Amino acid sequence: MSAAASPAAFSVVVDEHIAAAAQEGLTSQPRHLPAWLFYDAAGSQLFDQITALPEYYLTRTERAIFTEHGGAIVGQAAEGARLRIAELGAGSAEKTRVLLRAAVERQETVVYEPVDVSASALDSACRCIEREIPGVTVAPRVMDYTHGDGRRFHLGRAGDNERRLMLYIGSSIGNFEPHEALRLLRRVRAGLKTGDSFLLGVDLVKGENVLLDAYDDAAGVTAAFNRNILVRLNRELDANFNQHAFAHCALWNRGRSRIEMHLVSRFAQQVSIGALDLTLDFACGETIHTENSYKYSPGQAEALLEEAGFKPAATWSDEREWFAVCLARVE
Ligand code: AVJ
Repeated sequence: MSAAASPAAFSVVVDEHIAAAAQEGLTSQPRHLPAWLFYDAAGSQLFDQITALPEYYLTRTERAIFTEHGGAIVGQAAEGARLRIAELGAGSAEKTRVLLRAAVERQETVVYEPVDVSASALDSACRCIEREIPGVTVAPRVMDYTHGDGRRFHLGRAGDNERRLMLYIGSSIGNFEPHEALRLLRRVRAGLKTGDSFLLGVDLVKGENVLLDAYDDAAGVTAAFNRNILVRLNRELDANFNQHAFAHCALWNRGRSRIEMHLVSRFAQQVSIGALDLTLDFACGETIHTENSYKYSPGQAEALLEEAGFKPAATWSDEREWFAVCLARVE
């Protein structure tokens, strides 16, 4: 069949962003796919399940830090002024609630500005917050903060007597290479003004087995999350991956201080991607690298924040020092 004939049998309009990422990543050696591809509706649901797994300590550890220190975090950010709270990514709204409650306790009302590329994610994550926490007004902002083209965030003017606290929590920064993380933080810095502050949540280096279990849970939810990327390519790019022909693999790359997730071809196989008019030959054991999750050493996040032009102000952690939340100020 010719390439021109296949779109007729293919009902969905191809997303060029996804097509380009799959084309580039799957024809490279080693093969790779970007981690943002995980988050279609099914993937977002699987990720929510991950955050409740006994092995996945990140979410509950960060939430416990917020529960214990929310008042101090909000207080230090405000320094006597009124705060509005912005957040990069709308997915972590559950933990954000803890900070919003602390802000409402302090100043009775607060404006919450979640920033996300997806309007629907913003809608579903944020609409009920206004009902759940009286005093909160949600002002969603649809913006792409991950793609560097030099544009600034346009969050709109805060009131004269107001300061902004920007949140980037949940170890989301962990998906970025160190140089990309720095670029992202610089872009965030450029969108804030003197007196504003930034709260960064990072996962810390710890025992290898704890890390591996968090990314390869007994119930297999993370494996399903990893394989869902193939299911998505089947649907969106008319591919014919057999998701069960790929094994989930999580490994600790000590030298680069990151957990890596891969999909490993269980045997030699051929996969076609209709929308790309592409046939791929996988050798037995050949991998697709789907995610990096960087783990920080104590002090490393503060150093990165400083390099990005912030002034680190305070860091909160849990007893085991498994997770850290760093507050930095714009001077
Ligand atoms: C959403 C990037 C913080 O790296 O821990 C969870 C994604 N991947 N399990 C992480 C993820 C596998 C998660 N982040």
